[in-house]
Amino acid sequence: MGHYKSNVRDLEFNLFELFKVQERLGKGAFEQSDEDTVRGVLTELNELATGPLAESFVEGDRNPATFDPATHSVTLPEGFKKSYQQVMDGEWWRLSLPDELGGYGTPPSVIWAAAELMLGANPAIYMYMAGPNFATILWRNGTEEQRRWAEIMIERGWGATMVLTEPDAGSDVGAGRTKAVKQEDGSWHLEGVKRFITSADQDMTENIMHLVLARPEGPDVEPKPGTKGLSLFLVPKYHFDTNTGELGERNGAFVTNVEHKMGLNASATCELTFGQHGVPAKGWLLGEVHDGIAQMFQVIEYARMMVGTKAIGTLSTGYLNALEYAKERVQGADLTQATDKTAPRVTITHHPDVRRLLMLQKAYAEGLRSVYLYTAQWQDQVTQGQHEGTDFSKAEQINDLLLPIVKGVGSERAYEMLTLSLQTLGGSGFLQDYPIEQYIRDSKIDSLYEGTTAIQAQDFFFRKIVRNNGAAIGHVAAEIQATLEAEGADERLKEERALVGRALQDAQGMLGTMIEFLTSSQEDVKNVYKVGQHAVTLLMSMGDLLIGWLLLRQAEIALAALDAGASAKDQSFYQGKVAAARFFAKNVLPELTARRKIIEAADLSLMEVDEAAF
Ligand code: ST9
Ligand code: FAD
Repeated sequence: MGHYKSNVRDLEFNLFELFKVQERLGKGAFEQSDEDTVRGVLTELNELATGPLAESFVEGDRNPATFDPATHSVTLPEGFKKSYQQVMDGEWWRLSLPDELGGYGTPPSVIWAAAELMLGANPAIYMYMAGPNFATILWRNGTEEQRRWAEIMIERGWGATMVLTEPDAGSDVGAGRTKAVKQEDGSWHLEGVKRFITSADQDMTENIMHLVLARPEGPDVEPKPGTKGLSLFLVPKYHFDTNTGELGERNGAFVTNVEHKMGLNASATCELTFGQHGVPAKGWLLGEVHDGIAQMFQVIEYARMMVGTKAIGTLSTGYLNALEYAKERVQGADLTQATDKTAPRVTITHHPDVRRLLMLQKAYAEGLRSVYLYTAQWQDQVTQGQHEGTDFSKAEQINDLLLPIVKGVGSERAYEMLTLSLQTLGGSGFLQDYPIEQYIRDSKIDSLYEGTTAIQAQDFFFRKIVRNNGAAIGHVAAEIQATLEAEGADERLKEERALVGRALQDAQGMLGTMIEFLTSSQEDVKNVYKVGQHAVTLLMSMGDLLIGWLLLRQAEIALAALDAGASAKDQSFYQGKVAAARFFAKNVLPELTARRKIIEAADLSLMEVDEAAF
C-alpha cells in the first residue's frame, strides 16, 4: 500500500449531499457533466492518486531535484517522472481548461475535489502540471498571436512558471527591480535575478513558458513605482515557431541555482537569471504595460486556492494514517483500570487523549474540506454566470473573501494538526517508516509561499472586508444565521447550534473592534498597529467559525440520513459527522470568546517595546 489515504466518500458527501453539485450539472457551462461523470472522475483519479501518483512521493523526497550549474539544468528522479507522465497521459489537466481550449465543462467544485486527490498523493507532480492551466492566462489576456501560443503550450504539454519574487522583493512584490527594455522589433529584453521560482527547470517537458513580472523601460513607457509599475512578460525557455510550436534557439533565461529545502524536495525551487549569460532574455508583453500585477493575480488566485487544498489534502491523509495506526497499536490499560496492573492492554484509541488528538484532526480535516468546497461552489456560480451573461458579482466577491481563509487557515491548521497526526504515532511518528514526518516537512511551505499568513490576514481584512464595505462577509454571516434560525432544525443539535451562534457573535465582535481600530487610526495613525497585530487572530477565528458552521450543516444531513435508515456501511460515516460537529463546537469554538477579549484589550505596548528588548 502506498502512503496516500484518500477520502472519496467525504468528497462525494460534500459535493452531492452538502453542496448539491448535481443541481448545477447538465446545464449552461456544465452541460457536458452529469452525476455519473463526476463520480467517474473521482473514482478514476482516486485509483491514479493512490497508485501511480503516490508511488514516487517518497522517492522524490529522498532524491531531490538535482542541479547542473554547467548546463543550468534540473534533473528529476526517474520514478517521479514516470508518475508525472502517467497523469499527463491521462490528460487530467484538461479538467481545469475552458471548453474552447479543450476542457470538459467541469464545475470548479468538482475540479478542486479532483485536485485534492492529486495534491494529497503527490503535490509536486500537480505543481509541474501548471503549463496548460497557465496557458489560459495567455488565452484570456493575450493578443491573437499569444492566444495561439496558449494553444501550442497545451498541444505540446509545456511547463510554466509564475515569476514574481526577488531577493529583496518577497511579500513586497512591488520592490522588484527586474527590468524589461523595449526593443525595436516589439520584443523586450529582461535583465535581473528572480529567486524561489517553482519548476523553473525540469527534464520532463520540451519547453517552459515563464510568466514574469518586470518593470518596463522604453521611450514611451511612463515609469511607476510599486506593483502598479510592473508588467507581465512571456519569456520562453526556448524560442519557438509561433505557428507550429517547433523549438528554436535557447532564450537567455537560465536557472542559476536550486535551493536545498526542508521539504517538497521533488519540486525544484530555482534562482532564475535573465540576460546575464551572453544571450538576451527575450520576452513579450502580455496585454498592456502596467497591467502585470492584475494579470498575475489571476494566476495567484488559482494558486492560493491550490495551496490551501494541498494543505488540507495532506492533513486528511495524515489523519487517516494516524487513525489506522491508532486502531492497531496496543499500549497501556484503559484509564478506568489504570491501577490494576493485570488489566488487559488496549489499543490506544481507548485513551481519552488519543481520542482528543484524533477527533481534532478529523474535525479540522473534514471541516476544512468543506471550507474549500464551499468556496469552490461560489466559483461554480461565477463560471455559470460568465457563461450565461448574468450578474455573478456577489459570488465573485464571496469567493474573493474566502480565498485567504482557504489558503491562510488551511495551511496553518493543517500544519498544526499534522503535528497531532505525528503525535498519535508516538516515537514511530518521528521515523521515515511512516509518511507523516514528510507530510509535515512538505506542508510547512503552504503558510509561506503564495503570500504568508500575515499577508493573507491583511488581504482578508483590508481588501476583502473593508474595501468591500462588508458586503461579502455580511452575506456569509446571513447564511450562518439562516442555519441557526432554520425552522424545523434538529433538536438534537440545539446545543451545537447555540455554540455556533456564540462563535458568530464573537467573530462579529472581533471584526467590529478591528474596524473601530481602523477608524480611530484616522485620528491617531498608530492605532492601525492594533489591526496589524490581530489580523491573523481574526482570520483564524473566521476560519474556525466557518468550520464549526459547516460541520453543523454536515451533522444535520447525517442525522437525517441516519433517521432515514442509512446503509450499514454509511452508518459509521454519518455518526462520525455528528461526533465531529459536537466535538468542534464544544472544544474549539468557545476559544473565540477568549480571542475576542484579547482583541478588545489590544493596546500599543507591543509596538513600544525597544527592539533591543526582544
Ligand atoms: C509563489 C508560487 O509563491 C508558489 C508555488 C506555485 C506553484 C504554482 C503551480 C500551479 C499549479 C497549477 C497546476 C494546474 C493543474 C491542473 C489540474 C486540474 C485538476 N486579489 O493592495 P495593493 C492586485 S508566487 C486580486 O495596493 P501592493 C490588484 O490588481 C509568489 N488582486 O498591493 C491591486 O490593484 P487594485 C507569490 C489583488 O501594496 C494591485 O494588486 N507572492 C489582490 O502594491 C495592488 O494592490 C505573493 O503572493 C487580491 N487579493 O502589493 C506575494 N491583492 O487595488 C504576497 C492585490 O487597484 N504579497 N491585488 O485592484 C502580497 O500579496 C501583497 O499584499 C502585495 C502588496 C504584493 C499584493
Ligand atoms: P518576507 O516577505 O521577507 O517575509 C518574512 C516575514 O515577514 C514573514 O513572516 C512575513 O509574513 C512577514 N512580513 C513581511 N512583510 C510583512 C508585512 N507587510 N506585514 C506583516 N508581516 C510581513 N515566488 C515566485 O515568484 N514564484 C514561485 O514559483 C515561488 N515558489 C516558491 C517556492 C518555495 C519553496 C518558496 C520557499 C518560495 C517560493 N516563492 C515563489 C516565493 C514566496 O512566494 C515568498 O517566499 C513569499 O511570498 C514570502 O516572501 P519572503 O520569503 O521574501 O519573506
